[in-house]
Amino acid sequence: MHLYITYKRYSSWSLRPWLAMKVTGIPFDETVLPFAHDNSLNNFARQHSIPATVPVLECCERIIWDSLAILEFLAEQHPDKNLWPRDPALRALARSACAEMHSGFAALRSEHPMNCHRVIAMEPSAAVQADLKRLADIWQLFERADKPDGDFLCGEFSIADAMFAPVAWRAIGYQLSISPLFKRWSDTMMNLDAMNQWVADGAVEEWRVEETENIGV
Ligand SMILES: N[C@@H](CCC(=O)N[C@@H](CS)C(=O)NCC(=O)O)C(=O)O
Repeated sequence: MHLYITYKRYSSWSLRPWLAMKVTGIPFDETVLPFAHDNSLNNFARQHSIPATVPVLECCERIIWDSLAILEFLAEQHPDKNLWPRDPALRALARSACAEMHSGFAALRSEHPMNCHRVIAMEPSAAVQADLKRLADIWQLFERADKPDGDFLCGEFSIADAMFAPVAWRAIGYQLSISPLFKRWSDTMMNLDAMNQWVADGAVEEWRVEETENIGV
């Protein structure tokens, strides 16, 4: 199994499947394609007739592109890892929240791109405040759900935590305040060895994307 990703400093979509595989102990090799600095991603995409975006998973002579498709594939391939909660009602909630994350939160994503190595205070725009309010509402939905013990969104670690992991970095990096429930979850996420490994790996990357580094300056 081989996961193609991009900059660990900035790539929120790459973090999602990478984190799910690390936390649940699914072995894989990885390659970073620094698309803003060379043609490696374009060449890779042309070779496989897929969009020039990562993450992409190569497994069993198959190419799976798009973060959510990869996470679904992993859940199917590794049913023992419980990447989705076993309870159907909790699984439906988790799937809905992940789909909303995948297609929504445009203001939060564009105005506060992930940068795991920079902290800067920024006043959220009205559109971002609406996204933050929506996150707080989602956290309330998970809090009220019937679920196993544990501080992850579904009690135990699941794809929902992987999908929202970059939001934890955004809240920290831009000092955005969300809700006590979100803070408790974010602290849990930051304690994961895999999150620490992601940051440490990003720290030794030499590439910089100036546009992202200069946000808020
Ligand atoms: N919806 C896609 C989004 C993937 C995406 O936009 N990835 C970014 C990196 S975080 C990318 O590959 N960008 C390449 C580019 O903009 O040229 C997914 O879920 O995988």
